[in-house]
Amino acid sequence: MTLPGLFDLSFQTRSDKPALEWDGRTYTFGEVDERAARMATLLLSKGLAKGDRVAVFLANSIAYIDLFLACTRLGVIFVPVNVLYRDREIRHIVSDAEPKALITSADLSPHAPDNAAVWLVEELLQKAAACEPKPVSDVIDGDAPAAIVYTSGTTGTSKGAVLTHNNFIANAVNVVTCWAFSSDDRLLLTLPLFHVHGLGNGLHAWLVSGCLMRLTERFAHEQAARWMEEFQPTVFFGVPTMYVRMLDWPRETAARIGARMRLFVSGSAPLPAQVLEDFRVLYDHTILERYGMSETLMNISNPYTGERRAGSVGFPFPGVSVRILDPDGNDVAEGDVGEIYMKGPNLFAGYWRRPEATAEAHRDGWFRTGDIATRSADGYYTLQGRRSDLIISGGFNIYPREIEEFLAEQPGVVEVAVASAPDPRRGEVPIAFVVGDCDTAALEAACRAHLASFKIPRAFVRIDKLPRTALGKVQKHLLKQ
Ligand code: MLC
Repeated sequence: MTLPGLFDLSFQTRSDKPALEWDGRTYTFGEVDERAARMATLLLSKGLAKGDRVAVFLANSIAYIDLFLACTRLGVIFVPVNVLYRDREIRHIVSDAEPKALITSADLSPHAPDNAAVWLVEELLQKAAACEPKPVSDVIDGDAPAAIVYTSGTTGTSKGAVLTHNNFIANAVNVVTCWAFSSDDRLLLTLPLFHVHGLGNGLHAWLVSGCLMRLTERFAHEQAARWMEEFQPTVFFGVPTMYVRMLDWPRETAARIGARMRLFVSGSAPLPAQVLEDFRVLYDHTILERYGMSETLMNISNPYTGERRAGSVGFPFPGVSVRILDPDGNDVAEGDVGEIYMKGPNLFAGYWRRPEATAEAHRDGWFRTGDIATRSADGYYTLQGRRSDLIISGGFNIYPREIEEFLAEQPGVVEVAVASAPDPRRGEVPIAFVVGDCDTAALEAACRAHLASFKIPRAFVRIDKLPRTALGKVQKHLLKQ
């Protein structure tokens, strides 16, 4: 089966049921289906075929859904691009994935790099409305790639994780089953669709369960309380930053929202135990924390029924095998720390055109997550840290190396190291330590012009030299102090 076949559960059997609230309008599953079918006709007429890539640099909207569904129906590989990315970040994705087009909107198009063939979404929407709907034809196999999702690699340049239809199907079926979704649910989706959290959990759980979804362009914390009061969701997916924001909402608002909610899920960054506790007091709900990555989709989750343990991510999802290994590849004893390795139907097909990187990320067929964890006697997994110096800010991943390489190219910079600093809202933020005769305001301006906003260091600290080990490795823990 492929994704279109799975989504037909809703398109064929619930075509008259309200499916989507977007921008003040409600669309039935039949209408969503028809829009996708028209878009598929248009993309086909523009020469897109099975195996071609299309990069999509757009904020959340109904057009995003049209495009994603149309691509899955044609076997076209969808390449989502973070809407906060700028020229150099997008240029890399375009040169690596070689998409036939970069689809973007008029307001975002100034950020499109000149190596991309730009198609404006506004024009596509207009033309698609005049196209005949294309019937779904099963032209592809479940092992065919559905998407290439770029993850910020430890090497500084990001790699494309190839996710197949089967990967997303395994994920969606697990999310819907394990978190007890039904067609009566009401999902408020404020997460960006360009990441697997919003796409694989949000969008796919909606289409498989046949529930009603309200989509917003983003999580605007000033408006989100009003959306929750109006829409009365039963399910909400968030990153910890959103739950931290929700702690500021009035007590009565929180109680009303909590009373109507069935499930709050958190992922993409560690949820501090104190936030879980404070949230429970205000909303009378224990947030369900789970673990996932672009390469594995959802992999370990606290249980829907049973204890949702603070600080832990719970048990492996159905079909997912997990091992904790020491550096020599031996299973560690219960309670001991080691690196998490995984196997399962959720595991990606490898990095796009990078066999060496794919091989490096595996050991005897097990995917190496880079995360350090323990398993308790009763089977709960708890993440303890990371092998690499990845920074997670507001649920967005930042690899310091990428910022360091960019800053090292700037005038006057001799040496630079980027480390994380704790932040009460975003979890972590990047800080740059710079050696050299340089203007920190100019460095910040350069970052603002060329990097996604969440990667811009919150402070630029000039120092005489970087602390290094005898072997020359920068001691970031000393910088953090
Ligand atoms: C943030 N900004 C966005 C944005 N999110 N702009 C457009 N679209 C979005 N989705 C920008 C804002 O414009 C602003 O820019 C800055 O980020 C901070 O905004 P804020 O309003 O102060 O937001 P804040 O309260 O800090 O919350 C940020 C956030 C955002 C939580 C809404 O970080 C977010 O959407 N995070 C989700 C990340 C995510 O989905 N990760 C999943 C990865 S997949 P400026 O220029 O004014 O600073 C994965 C696998 C897995 O990890 O298991 O889940």
